[in-house]
Amino acid sequence: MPIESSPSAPRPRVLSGIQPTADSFHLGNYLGALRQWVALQDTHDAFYCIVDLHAITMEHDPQTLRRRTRVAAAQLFAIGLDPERSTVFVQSQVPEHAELQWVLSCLTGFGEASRMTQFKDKSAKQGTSAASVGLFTYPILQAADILLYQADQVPVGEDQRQHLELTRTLAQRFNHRFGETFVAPEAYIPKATAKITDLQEPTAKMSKSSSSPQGILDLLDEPGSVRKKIMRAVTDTGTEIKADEVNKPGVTNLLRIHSALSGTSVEDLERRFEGQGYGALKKELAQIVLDTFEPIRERTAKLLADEGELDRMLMVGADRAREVARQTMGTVRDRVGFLGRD
Ligand code: ATP
Ligand code: LTN
Repeated sequence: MPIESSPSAPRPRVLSGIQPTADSFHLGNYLGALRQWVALQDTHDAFYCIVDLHAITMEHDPQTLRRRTRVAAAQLFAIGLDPERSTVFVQSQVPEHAELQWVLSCLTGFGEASRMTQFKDKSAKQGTSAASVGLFTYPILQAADILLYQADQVPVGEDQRQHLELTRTLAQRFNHRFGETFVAPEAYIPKATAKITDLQEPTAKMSKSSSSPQGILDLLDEPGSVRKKIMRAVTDTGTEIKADEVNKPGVTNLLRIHSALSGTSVEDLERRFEGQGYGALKKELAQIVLDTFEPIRERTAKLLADEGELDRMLMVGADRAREVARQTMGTVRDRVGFLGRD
């Protein structure tokens, strides 16, 4: 009997999260993480979380956050997450995340947290003394998200590797001090698309918070804008279409995106475009990107047209998530020495 259909072998569990910090997800989010989320729902017990608690670690506007949380949810369903097969929910609707975060923060060294590079980068931008304590403890909340669900694997992009290491360390530390409680999760990082770079600054990661509008391809961008951004992407000196991360980061990024979406290997693309200019590659790439984005954009708009139904789908996810979270938190409370509670 295949393993998947054996009732005695439960599926491994995945959990991942994404912040509702922009009006659209971008191509880096899609290729680095979200596409794997969709694929994993066939083989794993999948939990996917819109992390609104993380989104308030930087200054925010309440109305914008509420809108972006719904836009995020609509996009997740639009890319193919199926509420029957995946538990899709909003972090703040499951209060156990904040509760476990407190316990884990008491197991985290101040020096250990200070070494997190994402905090250093983000706080440097606003001046370290202006950064909130929430931004500092952000990775501990992320660890709580993952450990609450006893996730075996966490599909993310390369930039999250250090946070995953901290999560493993905290799981092991808790288990060592209080008895076996948590699964130590593995990062699941697809090599070819782990870091999609900015179209205008091809050595930097494409990012919601730091890319310029011209450098970022949003899933919900108008087709004309997608075409323009790709045609104007910074390429490199020379004319050859060849992947070379050091000397040709711009062309390499375009080749990687093409390959990830078309399924053609980078080597085959190099061969096929031999003797042609950058324009030919860009033109073809723009069409491939649009073929992926357009159906997502249409489905997102349809889902957003019925907010009541969208909110209801999220509540179903939150109820399911909460059952698991409550159970883990019950064990944690007991292990740590808190009194029982109904
Ligand atoms: P910010 O720049 O504000 O931190 P972001 O654009 O990195 O935002 P996140 O919500 O932090 O987006 O990331 C969501 C997921 O997308 C994470 O798993 C992250 O690793 C992945 N990801 C983000 N940017 C890229 C990228 N350029 N290439 C590959 N994966 C990415
Ligand atoms: N920090 C992550 C978002 C995130 C996350 C998680 C990812 C919050 N909680 C749990 C995986 C698992 C980011 O992508 N910037």
